Amino acid sequence: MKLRTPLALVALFALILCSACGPATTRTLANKQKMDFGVAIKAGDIFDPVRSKIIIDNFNLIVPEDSMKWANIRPKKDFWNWSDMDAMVAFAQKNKMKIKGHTFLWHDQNAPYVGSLKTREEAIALLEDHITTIVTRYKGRVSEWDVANEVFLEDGSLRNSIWYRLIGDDFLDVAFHAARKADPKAKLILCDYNTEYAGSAKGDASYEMVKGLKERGVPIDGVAFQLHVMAELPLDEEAIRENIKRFAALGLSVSFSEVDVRVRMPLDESKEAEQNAVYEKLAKIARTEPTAKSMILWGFTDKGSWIPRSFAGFGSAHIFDTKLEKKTGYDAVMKGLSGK
Ligand code: 9MR
Repeated sequence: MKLRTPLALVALFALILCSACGPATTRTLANKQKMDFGVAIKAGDIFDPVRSKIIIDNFNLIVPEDSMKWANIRPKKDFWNWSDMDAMVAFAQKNKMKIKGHTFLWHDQNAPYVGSLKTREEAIALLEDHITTIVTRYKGRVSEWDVANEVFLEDGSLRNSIWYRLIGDDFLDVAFHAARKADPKAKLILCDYNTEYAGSAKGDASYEMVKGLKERGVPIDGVAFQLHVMAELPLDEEAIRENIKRFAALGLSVSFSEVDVRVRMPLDESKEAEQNAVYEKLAKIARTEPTAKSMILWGFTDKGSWIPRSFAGFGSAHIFDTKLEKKTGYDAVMKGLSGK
């Protein structure tokens, strides 16, 4: 009798603990590793019970895939469409997730009146107003912002966007200073694709730009490598790590911010294995580089994915299939996040 009581107590205790823990997911693994594991979502996802459960169970950060883009959040100069972003911020808070804002200074998805700007003064005034209004509204609730997005061309030169064309060389300074002023605690990020490798024209241009920004006291905290990649191109892990380290030496963190791994269709077992290797490696690098610790997927499901629309002949890029079921890529990410 004496022995049975403590055993029963242990069993009861285990039962209580287990009801709280449940099976491991990408979210629980990321929490354990103290890293951000996020996903870009559409506003509608949070109102869909199946999709929202997947998001809550598996991610600890969300990014609005499109809702915060200029044309969507401010289609007219004096008309703000806050409803989607407000709903997403509330969803993130309710479910104890971080939320990242995306994006202010961009060449794409701008409202028509942005294209009609004529002078440097007008452009600075509108950009500052835009950033200040949004960052102030979500101060303390949105933890990080892609302040500027895709400012480079592949040859490393600056893209001739309306912002660069009108404002000139200090266009990023203007944007980052405005964001810092509106929320001194939020993390401010410069985001781009094909910048993950040192030695590429675009990768080096991004590094030199950030170095210059730091030298002149512009408040930038991190860079984001988007990493929309192809399964058939193996990743050069060492080169990515080296690039992360050179940004770390400038005092900046790196996030893998728009990860998807597209496959040349039709899918077969060996292509799936290639894809899984890429997912696992990215999660492993993000976990093990102390200044990375952040991986965000650009969507979680093949259903409605942007990939087939933008890359003819490619698909199956995400870790849940068109039926919203986990694919083997999910397990690959789990391996990368846990090291097991
Ligand atoms: O996935 C996004 C897609 O739904 C939009 O139609 C498109 C244009 O706004 O933008 C896509 O997201 C892009 C992101 O904002 C910036 N990096 C590239 C992404 C894929 O095009």
